[in-house]
Amino acid sequence: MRMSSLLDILRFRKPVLPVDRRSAALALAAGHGLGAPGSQDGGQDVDAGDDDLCGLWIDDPLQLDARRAGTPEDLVPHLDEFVRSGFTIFRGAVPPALVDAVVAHTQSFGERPEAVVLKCQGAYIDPVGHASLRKGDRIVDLYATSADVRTAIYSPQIKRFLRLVFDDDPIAMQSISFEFGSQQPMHQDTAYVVSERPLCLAATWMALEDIEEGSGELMYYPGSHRFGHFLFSGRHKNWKRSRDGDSAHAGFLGQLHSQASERGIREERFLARKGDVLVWHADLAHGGSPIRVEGRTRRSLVTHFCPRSIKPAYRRMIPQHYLEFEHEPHCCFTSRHYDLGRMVDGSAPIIYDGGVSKRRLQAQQTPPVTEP
Ligand SMILES: O=C(O)CCC(=O)C(=O)O
Repeated sequence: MRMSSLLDILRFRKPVLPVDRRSAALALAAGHGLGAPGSQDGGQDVDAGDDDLCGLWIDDPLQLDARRAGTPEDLVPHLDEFVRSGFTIFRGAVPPALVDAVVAHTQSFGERPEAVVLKCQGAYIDPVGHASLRKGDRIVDLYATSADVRTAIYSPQIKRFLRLVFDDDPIAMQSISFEFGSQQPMHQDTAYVVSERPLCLAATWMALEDIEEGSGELMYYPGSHRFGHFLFSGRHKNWKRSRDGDSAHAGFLGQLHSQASERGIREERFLARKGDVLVWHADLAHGGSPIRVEGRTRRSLVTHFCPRSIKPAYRRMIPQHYLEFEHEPHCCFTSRHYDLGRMVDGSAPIIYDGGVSKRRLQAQQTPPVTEP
């Protein structure tokens, strides 16, 4: 792609902000906070600096030209696609044997369910007694429980690309793995996955099997990472139910479709082959398409990353436990769910699962009520 066309793409976003983006930046400069993901996790507000909507260098037309010129040749098409469309695809990024090891680890969750953090429709649920993963289930932060998973999420091309766009080492800050399609509505991650600078974020979507039509394929609006900002309560990139309410959330989801239709953008789907990885920009609108073939699996692993010099917002909620663990040089991970300071055999104990394991233990310790 010609450099001038790439710059044209960037120009309508920053630094020439559409009205809502400009007022957002001014609101932030005036010292308003950005919230942490409290909707389901009881988060707290996070103070923002005045440049929180500035994002990565790839979003800055003033830097793009010079930086692109120094990009390794094999990564240039990926960089261009990422800047233009808000995502890029690395075919066969993870070797089949490693994907198999990740799947085997996921499937073995029934053997040690108490070691797993499981969510379904935004709520933590008890994995004990759960024979297998159902539709809507997602295992959280699988990388804290397996070295194979860590190696897979940091496969060489992905690691290089993340280091390029972050201009920094990445930290894996959260992951979710699926047996079935998520059917999650079209959304932008900045509403839910909060780094200290909301736009300093990227995610990878790894196919753990060949993905078939009708299985609830990943869907997205190409170019939606340049949509005007939707700001919750007029100033926050992230949604917090107690602060912003459900109708603001519905409004957020709805305006993604109207912005797409105003720009003539049509939804696309990722019919991935096993081992393919799609990397998306913090603000790419994406979700899980409806499952049309009942029972068809759609095994996948999503990992969210932020640059190492920018931290996940949840760090402030777990100051005594927060740890960045180096899997291999330049490949870190952290978690709000696992105590990484107590890793044994490559796996860490759970520190936060929404109170699920505590309630289970209490129930086990409560003596049975005996009849008089
Ligand atoms: O894999 C999917 O269906 C969507 C996942 C997703 O939207 C996310 O992790 O943010």
